[in-house]
Parts: sequence; structure tokens; C-alpha cells
Amino acid sequence: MNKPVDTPAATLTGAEAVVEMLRAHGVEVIFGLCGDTSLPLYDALVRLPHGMRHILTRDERHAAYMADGYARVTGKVGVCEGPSGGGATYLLPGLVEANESSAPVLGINTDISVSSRGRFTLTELDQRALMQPLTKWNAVLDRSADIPRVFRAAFNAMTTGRPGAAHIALPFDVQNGPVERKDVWGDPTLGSYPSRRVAPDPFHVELAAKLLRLSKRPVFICGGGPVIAGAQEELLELAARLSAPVATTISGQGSISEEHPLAVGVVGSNGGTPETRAIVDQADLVVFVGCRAGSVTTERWRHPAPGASKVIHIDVDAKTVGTNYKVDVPLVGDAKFALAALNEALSELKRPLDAGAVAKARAEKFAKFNALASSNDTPIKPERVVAELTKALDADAIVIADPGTPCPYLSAYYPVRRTGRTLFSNRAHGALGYSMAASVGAHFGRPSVKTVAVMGDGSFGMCAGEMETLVRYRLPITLIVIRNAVYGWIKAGQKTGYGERYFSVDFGVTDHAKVAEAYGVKSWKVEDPAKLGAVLREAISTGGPTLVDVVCQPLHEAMAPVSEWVA
Ligand SMILES: Cc1ncc(C[n+]2csc(CCOP(=O)(O)OP(=O)(O)O)c2C)c(N)n1
Repeated sequence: MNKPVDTPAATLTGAEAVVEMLRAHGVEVIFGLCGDTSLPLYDALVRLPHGMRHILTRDERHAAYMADGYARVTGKVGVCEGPSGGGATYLLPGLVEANESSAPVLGINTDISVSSRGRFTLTELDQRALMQPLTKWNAVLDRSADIPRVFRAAFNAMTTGRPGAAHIALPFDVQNGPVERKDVWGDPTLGSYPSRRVAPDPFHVELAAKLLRLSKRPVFICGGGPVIAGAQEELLELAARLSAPVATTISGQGSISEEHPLAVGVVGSNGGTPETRAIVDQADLVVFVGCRAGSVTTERWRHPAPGASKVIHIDVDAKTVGTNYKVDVPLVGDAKFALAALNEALSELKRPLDAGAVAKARAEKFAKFNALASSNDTPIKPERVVAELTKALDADAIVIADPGTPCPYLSAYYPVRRTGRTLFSNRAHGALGYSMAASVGAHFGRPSVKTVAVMGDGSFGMCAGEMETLVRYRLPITLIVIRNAVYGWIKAGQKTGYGERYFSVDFGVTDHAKVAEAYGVKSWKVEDPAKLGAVLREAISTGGPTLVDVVCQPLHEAMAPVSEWVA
């Protein structure tokens, strides 16, 4: 009775504690979709003065992709939420992509009450079992008192070591139970990644320095690690010291400006070309940096050829190092620290810049590309789309590419002109329909730059409903649809590997511009290559969401960057 009204209560509800724990870790945006089991959480979100934005989505899958896009461009944890049952199964695709792509995304699914378990309760699902193999860390809460500890553990797991996704199931009655206010605290540094960096063993640094000194033609192959670690300066210093070409994976784009004389561009079977492959093949020492050396990057572990060169493998994840190649020196640690340590160990070394081979490879690669990119043929060639987009966008713009035509073409030929995350794709699972939602997350993460999503019509069919979200929030995002009425990448595989025995890959024509218009998105359809540049410039500079439907040459008729399909 006599308690002053402005004294905070000693206990919070579980839902209130969740909101406070997110805030304590610096969360600014939550992407999600409501449900019965989420009512206490939503009530806490509306009542408490937390300063976080909640972005209502039309599908939990896209909520998770938004959180992923947000995490990739901000260096912060992305947060998404949904209800029990279908909300959890729909959130899952985005969490597994984020986890395998080393993006820290926290997924929260509310759940049926602990007291209702095992009684054929509507939407009951074993969320622990569902999420366990697909996330870096997950938990199902049984008591409200555990909320602070569980959230701290989730943020710690997501942002330390190799970043990844975490999942928390939050039962209805746990949201209503009590939590002691004194337990509600968090370390805001765990809301950004990488946190708690580790440096490699100095003994291994010395061994690696020795190998680098002895090497005649070292080549770097950078995965997402240098971008995540912000190791671009250290990478450039070391590459310049050794006069070594720097190639990247698709996730590694942004490790180096692709205009730098030592930048090779992307290697591998989804964006690499014979010219970039040749640079890898001539190396006597390959340094993988924050890179898993997976099937795409190495064209099924053939480039580099095993045993053809010495290998130094830098990665924050000890399990990654040496998985696919026999490693001469393992360097387990944060990419920034590892490269800085190598620079220090090699401080006496300064080889004269010899970028002739890289310049030649780039010239040959782009000569082929430019010939096709200037073509006025119809349907419009994918190369023309990439060239016009490059002219229309400034270097800071964020471009997100779906699988199919967009990813290999953009990663091969759209020049990433600065360091940091400006061009990305969902490279872990490559599920169609990622780019539209990821562009929403990227926009909320970096609202001051233009964000563009490039998708095939197959992808469009998997995400069209989310245009309503773009319209509701009036997001200045441009969507580009590569229209060819075919699952082109797969048809191209049937062409090259299966004697042109085409089967079940063609679908009907959709007028994407009309669909967009129905949602309230300003749209254009382009068939004439000569008009494409002007339309793209107009779409990009128009406020609010825009869509350009480009009638394109199907991939199986076009020149794919590396026309070898690998699985
Ligand atoms: C969810 C999902 N299902 C299936 C695939 C297999 N797949 C890879 S590329 C591709 C075709 C893509 O078609 P589209 O989006 O129209 O682009 P195009 O290749 O025609 O440019 C398919 C079906 C996938 N990546 N994701």
C-alpha cells in the first residue's frame, strides 16, 4: 500500500524478463509473427518502454531471413520470433541458414504451457529435438526463473567462436511466471560479433610465417571469416607484403575491394570462372582464411588440387581446419588476430608488387563478360542485367542475390568495390526465396544505403507474400526479378550433365510487375535491353518499394560463370 509508485517491482513476469534480457544485450529490432502462445510476450512488448522495434512479417521463415540479413550487415545479433507448432517449423529454415552461414540469429518460439505437455495439446511439438541439430545452441525453458541465465547463454553461444544461430522455446506459463529483477542483467558486448576473440598459438604463427617466407606463389582464399572479423586491413597488409593474390568465396566477398590490383574475385563452382580458377591452380601455397574449403569453393576439392600446394588454414573453428585438405600449418583463432600476428612475424618482408597474373586473369574474364553484357539481344542476357545494375548502384549499396541466375552472375561479375558486407547470398543451403526478406533485414540494419534484392522467378514464387511487409513499412527496397519461366539452374544441369533430357523444370509465365502492383509496389516490366539501365535507375531512386521484372535469357542458354554442376 505504501510502496512508492515509481519503484520497480522486485519481480517481473517471464515475458517482461525476456524483453529486458533482449534490451540488455543491445537488441534494437525483432522480426516476427504473432500467435496464441505469444500473447504474454506481445503484451510485455506493448507495455514496457524498451525502445526496440517489432517488425510484423507475413511468414516466420521470412522473419528469420530478415534477422539473418540484419545480422550480416550490422555485426549484431538478429532476433526473430514466432509461435508454437507451425511457427517453429516455419522459423527453422532461416535459423539453419544463419547457423551454417555463421550469422548469429536468435530464434524465439513461444510454446504450449509446461503443464499442457503430453496431452495432445494443439501445436505441441518437441522444439528441443527439432532445433537441436540445426542450431549452435538451443533450450526449452521449463521455469521462468531460468530466463536470464538461458538468454545470457544464448547470446554467448551466438557471438563467441564461429558465430551461429540459437533457439529458445518459451512456454506460455513460463511467460507468466515470476523472475527476480536482480537476476535480469546481460553483457551488451555479447550482442555483437565476434565477441571474446581468441588469438592463434604463437608457435603455429612462427611455422606459418616460415612457410610464407619460403613460398614463391602464395594465394589467399578468403571465406566469410575476414568480413566477420573485420580483418580487411590486416589481410591487405599481408597480401601486399607477399604480393599474393586474394581470391574469395561468395561469403568472403568484402574481404578486399575487387578493384584492388591483387583481388582475384570469386573462385569455385558458383561464381568462379576458368580465369580465377587458374590463379588458384598455379599457387605453391594456399592460405585459407575463415573459409571451410567446401564443395563449391574448391569445385569438389579439386581446385586447389590436394597435395599440389602447401596449405595454411586460418579459422576460428578448430573443427574446420584440416577437414578437407591436409594442412601444413593450422592457425586456430580470429582472422584479424591471426593475420595481424603473421604481419608482425613477417615485418621484415616486403616483396615488390607483381599483380600481372591477376590483371591478366581479370582482363580475360571481363573481356568475355563485356562482350555479352553489351549485347542488345532479347530475351535480355543475365550479363546485361549485372552490367546495368553495376552502373546504376553506388559502391555502398547492399545487393542480395538468390540462387539460380543471380548468385553466380553477381558474385562473378558485380564488382564489390569496397570492403565489408555489401553483396551476399544464402550460401549455406541456397534455399530459393531468401533475398527479399534478407533485404528487409539489411535495410533495417543499414537504412542509409540502398538495398536491392535480385531473385529468379522461382525465388519470387517462394516469397511474394512478403511484399506486403515492404509496402506496410514503405521500405525503399528495389526487387529485381530475373524472369525466365524455368528453374533455370537445374535445367542447365540437365543440359550439361544429362544429355539435355529436360524434365519437370519449366513453369508458367507470371507477370511479376502486375503482382507487385496489386500489393502496392511500384513496378516495371523490361523486355528491351536498351531500356533496362534507365528503368533500373528510376526504380532505385524512387522512394518506397519498387520491382523490376526483367524478361531474361534462361540460364541453360546463357554462359554460366563455371558451367560445371557440383553436388
Ligand atoms: C527451396 C529450394 N528448393 C529447390 C532448390 C534447388 N534449386 C537450385 S537453383 C534452382 C532453380 C532456380 O530457379 P529460378 O529461381 O527461377 O532461377 P533461375 O535458375 O531460373 O535463374 C532450384 C530449383 C533450392 N535451391 N531451394
